[in-house]
Amino acid sequence: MAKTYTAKDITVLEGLEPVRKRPAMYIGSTDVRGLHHLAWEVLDNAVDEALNGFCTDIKMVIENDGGITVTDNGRGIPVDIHPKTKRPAIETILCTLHAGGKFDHGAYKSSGGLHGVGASVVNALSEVFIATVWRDGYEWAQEFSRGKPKGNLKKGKPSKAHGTEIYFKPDSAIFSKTHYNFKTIVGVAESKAFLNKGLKITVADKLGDEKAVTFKYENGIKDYIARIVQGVSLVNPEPFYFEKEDEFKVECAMHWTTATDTEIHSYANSINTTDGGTHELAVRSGLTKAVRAYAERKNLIPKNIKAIAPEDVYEGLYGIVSVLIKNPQFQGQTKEKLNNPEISSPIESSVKNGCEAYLLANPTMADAVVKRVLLAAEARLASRAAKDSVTRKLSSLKLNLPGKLADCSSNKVEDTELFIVEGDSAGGSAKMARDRKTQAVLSLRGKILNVEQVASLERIQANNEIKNLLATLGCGVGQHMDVNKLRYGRVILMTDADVDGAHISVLLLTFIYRYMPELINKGHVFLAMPPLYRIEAGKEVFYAMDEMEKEKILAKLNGRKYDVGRFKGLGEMNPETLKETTMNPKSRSLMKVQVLDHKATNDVFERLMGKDPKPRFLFIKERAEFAELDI
Ligand code: 0RA
Repeated sequence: MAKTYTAKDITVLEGLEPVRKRPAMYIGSTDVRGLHHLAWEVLDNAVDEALNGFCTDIKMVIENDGGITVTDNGRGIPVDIHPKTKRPAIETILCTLHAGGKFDHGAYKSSGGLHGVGASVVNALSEVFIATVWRDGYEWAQEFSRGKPKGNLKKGKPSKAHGTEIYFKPDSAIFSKTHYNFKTIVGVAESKAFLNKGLKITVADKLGDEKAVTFKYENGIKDYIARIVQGVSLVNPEPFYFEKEDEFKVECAMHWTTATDTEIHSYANSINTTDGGTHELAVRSGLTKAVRAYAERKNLIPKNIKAIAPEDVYEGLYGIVSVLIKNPQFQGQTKEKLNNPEISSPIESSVKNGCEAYLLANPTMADAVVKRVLLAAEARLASRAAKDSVTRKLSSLKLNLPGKLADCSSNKVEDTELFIVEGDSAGGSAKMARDRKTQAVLSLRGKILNVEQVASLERIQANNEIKNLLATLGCGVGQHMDVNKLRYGRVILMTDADVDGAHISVLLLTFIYRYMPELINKGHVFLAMPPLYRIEAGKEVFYAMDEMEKEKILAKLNGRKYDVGRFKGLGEMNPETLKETTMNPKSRSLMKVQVLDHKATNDVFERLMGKDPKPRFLFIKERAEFAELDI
């Protein structure tokens, strides 16, 4: 480290009141997820010390009182006096928003997004917060409550040690739940240990009766990938491992497997970038170029396969990508995507060179990898050909308008709407509620085929509900679709406001997304928003789409008498109500179906609706971690 901290580096100073007023702005939420966020924040501070080479040992304890202690053997939070504020640096760091980073130039930081808001945010949201520091020859301690010092920094006994210990007890006035989950903490701690080779992390639970666990991985992400591919059959038994450090550090470890999905875990400064980003894309593209170059050089590509596509290289690819950069830029809704364009081409070219060298040095594994990739290419070509022949047939069929369609009378496509409903009873209500001139109703029977799971396109072709849908839409399907032939301006999926209804909508959307994506891209597809609750208060009637809206309405009724009814389904709603709440353009609202991120959307359909239960399980597990705690 060329530059070290000096107290005059503090610049922007802002008090902590905004954090207590709007905690969710800083930690995402005040539920159990936000509660855990405090622990990640303090852990990340300690991991940052390790990232920069000052810390080798971290201990995390759930205390008897439910608080958390994180101890590290890093440099210790600075304790000297700032010339302007005349206060110890530690007090400024812990009582000021965004002051921490200003102290430590040119260091790797796990800051960005919801992370890196700083220990001061944890302090603001804690009933009790005690910092103990070993530094400059002494032990030091200061206590805080709800972001304010309870006394001055105390100089304790002389000590040669260095490090920091933070104890905090989350404020029960802020958090709806204050119970930490040991397993969740263990999982995160282990991933930090994997990502920082040699770093020892111990997690203990004094509140529960779980045994303490210690993690230390001498081979870092090589150990991590070995864990991830446990039980999966490998194409290259030794992973492709690559590491390079100059302006920034990049490290990856990859296996090709016989699985058909892709599982790449990416990290920036030890933060899991679940939406990928520059680092992951660059590694993927470096690998693609290396495999292509190797296969071409060795003349391994058969004539029928014109070129190896990136997705051929990704099939069955399992790996870890980890970068360390000074100025990580996190993007996206949950800030879990890395956007640092400057690292893209150096990573791509060095991974390409590294992987090509690996392939050349390991001909047996290299040939197995190329075989695996060519198999994927062949499957891709075969499935494209099959899809093409079926969609050609389907599109050329003269389909009669189905009996289940109650068509509208207007021919002006842009004025018309098609409501797709499930079942005869919903269909009956919708027919009575519609405007016959501009609104058509098609009732489908039962659930439509899950096209994500159906291998044979013949079966899709033979499915009556899909045939009825295609006849009604009139625009063909697949590569042979012509969106100009669509018979309605809007296609509105109108299903019950419950789990079954949602399932049917997702099945329909899967079909449309895979076989008629232009309908979505050109903005023709909508979801109707039928109410789930009816609330009657005196002469007034309110409708609520979901639990949350219902609660909002009830809160506004403020002591008035009310009656809440729950609709069992669209079929049960009387036509006037259905018209007013869901169908009449003047009073309803619709949700437009849009694809903002094609890769992410594709992944979701594949993982949620696909045949392979493993990715579906992982998808649910990733998201259920905190939901489960709410039970
Ligand atoms: C500001 C500056 C320096 C270190 C730290 C903060 C620091 C914070 C935490 C939080 C938990 N453990 C920590 N360890 C260190 C750099 C000090 C220097 O240059 O010596």
